[in-house]
Amino acid sequence: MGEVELNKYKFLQNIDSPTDLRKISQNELPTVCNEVREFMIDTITRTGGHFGAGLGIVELTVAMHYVFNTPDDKLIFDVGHQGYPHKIITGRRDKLQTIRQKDGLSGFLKPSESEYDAFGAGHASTSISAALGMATARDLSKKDYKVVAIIGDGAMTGGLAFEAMNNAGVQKRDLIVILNDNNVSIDPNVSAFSNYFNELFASSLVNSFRDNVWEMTGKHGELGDRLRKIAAKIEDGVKAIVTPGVLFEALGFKYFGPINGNNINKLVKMLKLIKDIKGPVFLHVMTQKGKGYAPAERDSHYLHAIGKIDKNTGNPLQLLKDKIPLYQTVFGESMLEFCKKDEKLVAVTAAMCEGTGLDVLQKEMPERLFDVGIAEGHAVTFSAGLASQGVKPVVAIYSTFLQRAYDHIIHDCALQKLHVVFAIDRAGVVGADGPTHHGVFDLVYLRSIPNMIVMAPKNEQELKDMLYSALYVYTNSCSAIRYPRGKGLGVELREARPMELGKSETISKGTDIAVIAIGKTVVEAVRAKEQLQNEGISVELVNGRFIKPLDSEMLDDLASRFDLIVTIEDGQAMGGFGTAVLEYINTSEYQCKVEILGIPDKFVEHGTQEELYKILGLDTEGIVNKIKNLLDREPVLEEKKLKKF
Ligand SMILES: Cc1ncc(C[n+]2csc(CCOP(=O)(O)OP(=O)(O)O)c2C)c(N)n1
Repeated sequence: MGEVELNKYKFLQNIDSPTDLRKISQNELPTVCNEVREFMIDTITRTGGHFGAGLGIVELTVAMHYVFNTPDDKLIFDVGHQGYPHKIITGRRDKLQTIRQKDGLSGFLKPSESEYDAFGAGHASTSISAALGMATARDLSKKDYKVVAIIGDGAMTGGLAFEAMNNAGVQKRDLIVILNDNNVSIDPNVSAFSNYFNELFASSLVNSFRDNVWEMTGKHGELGDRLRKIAAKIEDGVKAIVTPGVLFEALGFKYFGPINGNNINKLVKMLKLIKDIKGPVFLHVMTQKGKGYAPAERDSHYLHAIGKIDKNTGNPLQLLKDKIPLYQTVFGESMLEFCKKDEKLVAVTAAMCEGTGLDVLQKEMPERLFDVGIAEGHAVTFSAGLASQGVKPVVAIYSTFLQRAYDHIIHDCALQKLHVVFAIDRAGVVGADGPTHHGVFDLVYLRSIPNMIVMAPKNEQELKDMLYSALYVYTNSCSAIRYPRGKGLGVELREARPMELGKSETISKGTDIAVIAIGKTVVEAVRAKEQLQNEGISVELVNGRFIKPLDSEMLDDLASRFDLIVTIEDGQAMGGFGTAVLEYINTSEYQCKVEILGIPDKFVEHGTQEELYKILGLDTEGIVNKIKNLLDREPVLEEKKLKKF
């Protein structure tokens, strides 16, 4: 991409850290904000990345770094997708164009990237807990710095945020929570709290009265303190009726706002006012997602995260050339098709209606779709409740976010043998979102749960068949279907057919080596097999399909005919599909060795999916090389066997 011209930004070109920002006079801050916003638009329209949330929070970010003494004072951003303006003014301006690319800046906050990133994030609703932990550590070590959590109204729907608020209210430590309320999650925010916030906004007049009282009385020393106490008493008397924020006050916070979070002067004034207040403080700011960029203001949903777009129109630069559907689209359309024939079938999403492909169901049969907010644990237990009463829930959650709901899967679904189907999207390496978002742990965490079937489709037709089978054939247990981010293989879709439980598919017979691949890796294994065949190596290739139950008949057959079985999975190698195969083979007297290809015991960084699979050796070339190496080692294996038996 072309360079962003820096010298057109009068102030920003000289802001290499918040210290530089703090030297600028306050009346220049509106210009600074305009520059940060323009720079972000200039850069991200060319590179792609999270967009709307960052644009909405420019003023708040500038105001916080202006008023607080970062990095000594800690700013903890929830999720971190709104952290681009923060990156711009904390020394990463010139690297912004590398964001989400391999070896470039992370798309989220990462302490290893900058001392200004007080806490790592990517998943929602963690900021208040982390901030309270930091405030507690500060007090234990008798240090003196401010701790501020910045959380969106979407992230605020997560239970963890309320657990933290509840605890902060009793700990009474100095802690500031700023609610960045734009009334939007990725999809429109759906929660009782968002309705509540809307009502709060309506009563902002009462708030401005309160702010004025604080400000005026603050100027009068001791007398001011007394006036504040009197004002507080008057306020207590009437707040149950008129004061907004009564919920947060009940939780032990002093509530301020709502104020216009896109007005830099108001923000600076307010932050200065609340900065030194003792105990937990809750500041409610209203912002506009996508602020300052017309297409994003019009459609904050579409421009939540973008690829490269035309800066003038907001339209994508790379149009989809082919019509191969995304896995999520096939899932959503299959759900719609099945729902039309089955009045007991429903879908549940945790704030990812479009991301999971369920928007088609929402449009046509809204009564069958439950969006519960960013609340994965609740989504799962809610589904368990539905299933306990004979409704058939399919709970669709990205692999990485389902980690949140582990106990709910075990305790509320599997233990009670409830018929809950888990549609687990974005499994495997997801690409630019990086380590917080890779869906690489699911096979490991799911296969150890009793009463749980675990499947991975090799293509979009298998996804449909597995969904159908989970709903109508394997009705006495939970089922999990995990499928990757991105496009299917473009196979022609037909009616769903039942799939025999625990039955793999042999793709090709061979004599030199056996390979069992699952899910997305099957297509790479097919290519590798063809390449190896051209080099005279004969591979028996199996599409494993089931991680649990395993196809024991197939394994018995392979183990008795081959010295070596190679398993391939797009998940952590430790404890996943290959381990399951190894455990099985180990139970008998087979002389066969199992070689597991998967993700090693480390976190995978960000990059494109292709780059990452290549690095991990899970692309065609990596598989070919590995198999060739293994076959070269055969004599060693023979020697070992001779010694052993
Ligand atoms: C646990 C978890 N579930 C889902 C997501 C996906 N996600 C990323 S941002 C987002 C919306 C956040 O909304 P909000 O907090 O209001 O921030 P905004 O983008 O509106 O500023 C969601 C659902 C996530 N990051 N973490």
